[in-house]
Amino acid sequence: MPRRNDEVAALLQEYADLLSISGGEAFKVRVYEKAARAVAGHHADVSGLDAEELRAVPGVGSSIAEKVAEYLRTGRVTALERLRGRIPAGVRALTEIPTLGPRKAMQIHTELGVSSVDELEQALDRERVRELKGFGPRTEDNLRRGIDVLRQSEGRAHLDVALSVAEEVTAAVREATGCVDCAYAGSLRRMRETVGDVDVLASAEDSAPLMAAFVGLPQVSEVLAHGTTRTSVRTHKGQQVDLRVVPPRAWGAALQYFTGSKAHNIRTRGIAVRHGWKLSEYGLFDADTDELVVSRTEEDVYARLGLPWIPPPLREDRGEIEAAQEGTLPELVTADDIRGDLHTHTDLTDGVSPLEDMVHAAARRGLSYYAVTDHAPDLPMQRMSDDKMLAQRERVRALQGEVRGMRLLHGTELNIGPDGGLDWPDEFLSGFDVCVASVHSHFDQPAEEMTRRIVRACENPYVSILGHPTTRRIGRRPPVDVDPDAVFAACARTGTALEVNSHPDRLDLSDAHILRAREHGVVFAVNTDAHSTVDLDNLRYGIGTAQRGWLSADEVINTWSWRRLRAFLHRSRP
Ligand code: DGT
Ligand code: CA
Ligand code: CA
Ligand code: ZN
Repeated sequence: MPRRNDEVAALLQEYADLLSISGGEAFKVRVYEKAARAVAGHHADVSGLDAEELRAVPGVGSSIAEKVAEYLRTGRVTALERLRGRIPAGVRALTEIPTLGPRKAMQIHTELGVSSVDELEQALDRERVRELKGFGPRTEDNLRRGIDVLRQSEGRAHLDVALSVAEEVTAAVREATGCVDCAYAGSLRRMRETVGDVDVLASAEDSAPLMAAFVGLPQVSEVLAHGTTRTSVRTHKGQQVDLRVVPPRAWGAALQYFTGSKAHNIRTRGIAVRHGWKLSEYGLFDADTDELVVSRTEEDVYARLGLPWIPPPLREDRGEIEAAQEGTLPELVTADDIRGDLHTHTDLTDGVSPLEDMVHAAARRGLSYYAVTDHAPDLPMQRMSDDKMLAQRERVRALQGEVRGMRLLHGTELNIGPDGGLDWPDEFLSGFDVCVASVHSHFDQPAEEMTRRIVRACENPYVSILGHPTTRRIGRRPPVDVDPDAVFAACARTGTALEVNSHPDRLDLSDAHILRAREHGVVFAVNTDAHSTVDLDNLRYGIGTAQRGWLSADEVINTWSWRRLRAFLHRSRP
């Protein structure tokens, strides 16, 4: 069974959101938010714990522990149901918009009678929103941007959620009688940042046992279609999953077809047609005689088309067909190439795991270097101070003796101020082994100001990495308005690596931005930004995104040897 921590965390987060909408005290909201993060990052599965054991999870107090225990026991939380009942559904619908806070949502609902995102769009078109007290044309722009972000991710799951469903389904189908091959395909295999439906493919002579295993899964809430070649279900969490079963000899052609993308397949089909063939999910056939040419493996299919096998993250018709024909496909970076993590947190700031746990978890992963980069003081909520930072440095240096194979770096994640200034003067910064700099406030600056601000931070000689460069949160916060080429050029000029943040809610830079940044000759850092030991597993999403951006290991600084990385980190220091 999968961990239920994320499910419980989502429940606590909803409680925090509803509390905040209903005007609950800010500190109480934060307590629930913190507990949500603590449960998500807790190393053990919470589902077996009782109220007393739950209370032992740092960040979980007794009243929260009881709510979680009630949920695990009965499937519901009375206090949450009560809160849900008190808030009009219309207001809850509006707060789905990432740029609309609870207070303003309530105001729009009560003063304009708006109860849905569609109604809000109409009100915006009629310029009715700007009439409200505290609103203006700028708020309207923000609301429109927020609605765009929401619409783009509507009905699409984040990569981690889709992957965990896919892994459960493939594991179950593989166990069914007669299953020869089973894998997930579609946008998930291509590691797109969000996934519509999950496409699972299997091969067998007789599909019936596979389909039966699939619909019998405990995660299934509804069977949408049940056939011999295709069955579709919806899970309790609302995820649609398709299972297709093909004969074993058609496996390769089917996997190629259902991996997509559609645009890529149009190109491969076009090549087939020029050879006098047809390409379908059943194989490559002679167009005149219908005789099978090949179908057993994906490699066979691509080889007959005169192409090397193309890694799924590249299959978007973004030049991969041409590169394959010319023999210039990139050798993509893989998780095995990663030698270290350069952006991680501990419970000294907003992480949930203590320093020692993070370091030992990283060492168990076989990393050769690992940077601890807790937040700097200009983010007041984190309550950082010079003394706390220096004391942490002592602990890091002391821990080095316990993890001999892994070099520990003491760093920080700086806050790029509204004018591009940083938390500490250069003299203090020079004491860190590595500095990441990120935007954490003033997200709404106009493009010119935002660009100048970020460029200035990159120019600081101690800043080596620009953290989550656009600050977007998928489905929650739009990217900042910035001139990307100016930022990428500044990174290239100043020797600042662009982060590919691996958190599945961020994936920042995105694949499209990576492709654009590459043209400026910049380097990248694929980091986890881990806030718990569990988060260290997020690396694979960052790697998937890096692969979609065509990155090779040489372009990623945390695949480099420590000697080479150290030279890079010291490049611009006086
Ligand atoms: P999604 O589900 O929106 O995240 O994106 P995909 O790429 O998984 O798309 P989906 O589920 O509609 O179809 C899975 C794959 O099947 C798709 O990537 C390519 C293939 N496919 C589906 N429909 C067509 C089609 O009409 N023509 C071609 N050539 N391929 C198709
Ligand atoms: Ca799909
Ligand atoms: Ca599909
Ligand atoms: Zn950050």
